[in-house]
Amino acid sequence: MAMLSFEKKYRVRGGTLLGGDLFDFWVGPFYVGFFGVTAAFFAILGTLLIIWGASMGTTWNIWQINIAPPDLSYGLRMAPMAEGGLWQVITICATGAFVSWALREVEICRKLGMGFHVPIAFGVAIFAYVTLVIFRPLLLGAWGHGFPYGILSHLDWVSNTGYQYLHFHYNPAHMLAITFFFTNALALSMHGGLILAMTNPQKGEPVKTPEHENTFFRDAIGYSIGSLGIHRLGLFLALSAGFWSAVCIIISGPFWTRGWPEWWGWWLSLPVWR
Ligand code: UQ2
Repeated sequence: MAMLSFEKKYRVRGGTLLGGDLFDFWVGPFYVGFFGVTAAFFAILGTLLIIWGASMGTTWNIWQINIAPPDLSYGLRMAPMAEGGLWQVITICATGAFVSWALREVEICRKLGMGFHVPIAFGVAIFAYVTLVIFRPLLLGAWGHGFPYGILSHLDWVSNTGYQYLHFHYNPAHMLAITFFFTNALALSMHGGLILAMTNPQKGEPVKTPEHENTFFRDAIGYSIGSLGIHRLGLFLALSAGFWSAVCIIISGPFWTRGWPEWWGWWLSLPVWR
């Protein structure tokens, strides 16, 4: 793999969290590190276990392959491999691979003297996953509350879990999460559109700068958040979407067991109506 002329100067020693110099090297373009080794280990083992699980199932149809968590009767114990134990080990592998990847990102940030925004952002995505398959099952007392690993089966799980609370759109944290997802789409479409507009000027015009970006939005809506600000806003909106998604599911069951429409009873019983 050819190295770009500037790459060598960034291949600096150090910044590792674990392993010292032992794994401080590259394979082709990829930094390895201790967590590169653990990420590869968990990812390969987890993938093989998924293939093994599929081979014990009833179909090789990619949409229908399903690896289910244990029956609720197993509670928080380990289950036999063919009865959900595989799901449990795959969950350990997935979490191990995700956390390893995040820590590998941290080591790269330290090497380059950068901020830790990327691994922190990835950490919120990991948090959302771990909430579904570890935190919520722990709070509910059974691994069987985790979602099954399968393309259609996990969609069924989401649908069934939603209907268990009658109407998930009445979940206030779900409302917040959706609002952040939509606002995130709005902000990214504005930002993507603006950047491409500046770099694709009309015929004969030079490529535009942030002065034009600011001026466009001041002309249009009387306000520009700025070329650094839009990225702060984008990160905030994206992380908030992931965070409130985790909150909306962790409160469903452990902290509210009835239908979500009923939760709004507090509004109807405000003393101002009397
Ligand atoms: C902006 C700016 C950018 C941008 C965008 C805006 C020069 C390149 C998209 C406009 C964004 C605003 C006004 C905030 C909108 C608020 C929400 C909650 C969607 O001003 O600075 O930099 O890309």
